[in-house]
Amino acid sequence: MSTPTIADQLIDTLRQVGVERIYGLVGDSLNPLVDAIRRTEGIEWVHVRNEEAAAFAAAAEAQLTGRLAVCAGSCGPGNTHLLQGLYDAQRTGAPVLALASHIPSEQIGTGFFQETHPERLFVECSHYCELVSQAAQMPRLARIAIQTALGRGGVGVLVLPGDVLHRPAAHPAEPGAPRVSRGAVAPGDRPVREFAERLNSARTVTLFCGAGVAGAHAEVMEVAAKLHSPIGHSLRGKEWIQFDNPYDVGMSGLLGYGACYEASHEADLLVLLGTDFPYDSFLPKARTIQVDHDPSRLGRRTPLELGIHGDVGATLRAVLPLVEQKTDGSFLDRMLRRHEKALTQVVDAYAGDIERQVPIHPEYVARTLDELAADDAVFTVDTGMCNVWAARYVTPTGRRRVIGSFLHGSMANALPHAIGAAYAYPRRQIISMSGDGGLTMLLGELLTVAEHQLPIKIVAFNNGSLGMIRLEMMVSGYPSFQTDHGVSDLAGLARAAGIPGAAVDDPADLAEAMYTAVHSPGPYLLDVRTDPNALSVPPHITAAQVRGFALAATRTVLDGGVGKMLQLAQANVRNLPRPHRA
Ligand SMILES: Cc1ncc(C[n+]2csc(CCOP(=O)(O)OP(=O)(O)O)c2C)c(N)n1
Repeated sequence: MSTPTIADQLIDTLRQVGVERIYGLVGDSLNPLVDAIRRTEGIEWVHVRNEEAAAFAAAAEAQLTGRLAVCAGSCGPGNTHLLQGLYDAQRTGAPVLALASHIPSEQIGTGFFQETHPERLFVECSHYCELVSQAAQMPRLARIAIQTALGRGGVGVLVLPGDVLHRPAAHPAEPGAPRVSRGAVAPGDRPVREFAERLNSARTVTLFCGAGVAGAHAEVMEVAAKLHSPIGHSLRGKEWIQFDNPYDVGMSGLLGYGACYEASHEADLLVLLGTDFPYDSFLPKARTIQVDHDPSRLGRRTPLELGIHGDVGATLRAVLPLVEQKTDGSFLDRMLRRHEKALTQVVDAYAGDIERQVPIHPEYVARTLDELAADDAVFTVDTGMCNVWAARYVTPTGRRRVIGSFLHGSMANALPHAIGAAYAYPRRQIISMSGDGGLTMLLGELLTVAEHQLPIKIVAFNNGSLGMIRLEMMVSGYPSFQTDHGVSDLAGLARAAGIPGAAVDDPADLAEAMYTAVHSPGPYLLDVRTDPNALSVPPHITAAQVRGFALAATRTVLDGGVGKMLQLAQANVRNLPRPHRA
């Protein structure tokens, strides 16, 4: 057999880690790599229309499965297109390897055609980014990039000049997969004791949960039961903690709702569990304890009286035996009542005849989708108002997943995220909640969905505007300008791309159309013509609130409906007074 090339060796290394596909778009300098894939069993090339989508798809696959996902872009512009999705992956801690091919090595530094400097370009959106300039560096650098992406959680980049990819391997392939099985971070004994003392001496404690509570639902509930603690969450924490939760007081942040804000501010002690919640203006800056598996996050949003380096599950398991049962549950009861009241008020004020409203109310669309979607559906959510609809209407079940560009906040993420999700979970229902701005920003990916026949259900909230920005302008006191691009025929565009689709503008037709969409065997696009004025500034808003992106104004403006959360809140209040645990 002829000597394998560096490209062959790289693909072989990826196979050893279990990589089954590379998302990308072929191009000159990538050719040796693409050819190696063509000749290798068990790994496929997933052709997308824009490298940005390749990076988003890999980010979604990695984020959902926790396994390494790979994307690739050719030199220069193929690389720069990757950036957006790589920022998303890096911020989310999704283990992604980017194969950034490069101009011929002898031309580097000459201002050659398509020349960029990828090692500089990707610095900020990766943990590791190295140029492979000679064959003898491989397969070692490939292993380090993979190990870093998996071990640190985020992006590794290999910069690969086409000529180097084509060279014969200098070292034999290394047997045995590079592997990281991440251990749990156990907290130290002393911080655990101090944590217990503070929990025991505080009169009232609120728990605020982020994505770091994944896998620790039972432990959080046990602590809440002992302390009679309200439990609030961030947007990323919602899917892991809001289900089966008799202590739920809703969400904090710009899209927040319910009594989370009050519970955080009125408690004696706030405990941040696995959250790097960025909006420090929503935190009380009072007595706060934070638990996180990444010590660099401790105290970076708010001063702490105790920071604990540890996984949430491991830390709570360690502290639980030392936590005394509190007897006074009045703070929790008050917060649960406040939560229920807050939700009831907004629903009463808002959702009156939502089922008959024309243009269709986006909240009605989200509610209908929530009712008809599978219990284990994966929702990908566009940046923009879809974030609000998903936060309020997609009911977590413990098995559903909801991902978006929640940390990087890039538009156009939902469809390419859905592509990665469809590969990660071919048997689950994948739903892309897309804004019309977001969808059309990477419109070519409809062709990717059609080409690979990915059974993604795209629900387009087609309000003919950049709704979130329209709202921002309104809240800031600017007249809306350049936000309304008009309603396009998204269903027609989908059909032209080879995806069945239908448009709905009568609310009476919505439920049936949604049923058809979510139950269709293949890809489908439901183009719902929604109301761009769905949210309006209430009349009592003050000038001070309107100035800037004021907290109170935003909260009031965003106080729309809240879907099934009201039922949950009502059920929790019905159970009051709760029996105190012995
Ligand atoms: C790439 C990128 N460009 C611009 C923005 C700023 N931005 C955030 S949301 C938004 C509007 C999104 O519009 P659309 O997808 O139609 O959703 P809607 O808010 O109308 O539901 C814009 C322009 C961004 N976050 N990302």
